[in-house]
Amino acid sequence: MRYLPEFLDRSAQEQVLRDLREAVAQAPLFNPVMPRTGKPFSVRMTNLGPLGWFSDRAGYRYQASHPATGLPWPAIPDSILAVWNGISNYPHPPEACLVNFYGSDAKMGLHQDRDEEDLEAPVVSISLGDTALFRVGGTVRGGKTQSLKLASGDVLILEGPTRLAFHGIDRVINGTSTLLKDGGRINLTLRRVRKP
Ligand code: MD3
Ligand code: FE
Repeated sequence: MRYLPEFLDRSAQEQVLRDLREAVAQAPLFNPVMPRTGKPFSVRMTNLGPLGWFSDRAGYRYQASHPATGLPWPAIPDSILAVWNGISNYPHPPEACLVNFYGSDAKMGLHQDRDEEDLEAPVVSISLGDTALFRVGGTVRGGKTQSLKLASGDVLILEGPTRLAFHGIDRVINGTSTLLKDGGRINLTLRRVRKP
């Protein structure tokens, strides 16, 4: 795992936020639910790019359109593509940019990202807004884990063996950033889904 603290400076973060506001006007945040149980996630989501990650009672999957509007996901803006191009060492563009919004009580349990066909490509994560307590372990559930604080502008690159590491967000620490007027945290996760 590569950790690039403050990879985006404040003005780059503000540019990404302006682009996200435009995209979210077209593809509103929605509340996914867990497969089978229908229990809602505490994180709200939307997507940018040709494919978007989505969960409902039928399961987890990638699809080309927004579940509520039926419209294609908005394009990934250049301000976000620039991060992938700048650090990924991967010769193809990302297909999915998952936008996770965390209010003050949101969290994400430990999980692996394995819904993608292309597990060779890296995953790039960009944090904006309030700092989160991130936890990462090994590739088997129940192993030892390490914690890391992810602050606004920080970027993580998951590649090689860490691509399948268990990870999650234990909590968001309120009042740690002034980027979002009403607080909270946004995480952008850039992924390749299909093999090139
Ligand atoms: C480590 N999101 O959407 S991003 C997810 O902050 C997700 O919203 C978290 O996990 C968030 O799936 C964590 C950092 C991250 C993303 C992908 C990873 C860490 C990862 C894939 C493998 C290992
Ligand atoms: Fe994940």
